[in-house]
Amino acid sequence: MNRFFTSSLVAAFGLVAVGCGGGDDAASGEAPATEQPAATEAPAASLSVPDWMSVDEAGMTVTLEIVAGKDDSNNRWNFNGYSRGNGTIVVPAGYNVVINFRNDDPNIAHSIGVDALTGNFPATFQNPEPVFAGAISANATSMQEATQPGASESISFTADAAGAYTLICYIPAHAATGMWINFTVSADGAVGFTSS
Ligand SMILES: [Cu+2]
Repeated sequence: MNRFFTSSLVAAFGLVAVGCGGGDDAASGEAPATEQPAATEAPAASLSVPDWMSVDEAGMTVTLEIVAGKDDSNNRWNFNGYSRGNGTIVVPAGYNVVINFRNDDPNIAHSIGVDALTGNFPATFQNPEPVFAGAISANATSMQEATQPGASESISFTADAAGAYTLICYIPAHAATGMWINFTVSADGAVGFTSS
């Protein structure tokens, strides 16, 4: 049986090779059993690099321009117009990440940090620990001392562990009411952004 099967495969491959320039033939309907299954479509397939993201492969650095209150969606409690997880930033593991953060919300302070929580955010955070050292803006929980309307702040960190995280605002009630997007650190080098 194996012998027959193997020779059938050889014949099929042979016909495919010979028949490249031709039209339909009997072999075209018989895919060899050894053909690799198509890879499950990875999220990377739909990633693109928006104008607020730059990727320096040689320098292993991703720079993100993130604006809080970019538009009036989610009562301005958004990052670049995204909220409630409807956007996903993907950076490769081992890369340095620079976030140039600006608060365009005219009304209220916001903050930014990479959190391990991916849902069920508490209303308030006590001394939040970012996933990566340095991955949180100053005084992130304080309405009075976090990034004020019109103010900017930069943070940088090394995304040194692959996984699914979130980019959230730590001001009381903000993450719990949707001021968060997904932040994925890829093990396979995938980089970019996708929205849903
Ligand atoms: Cu906020």
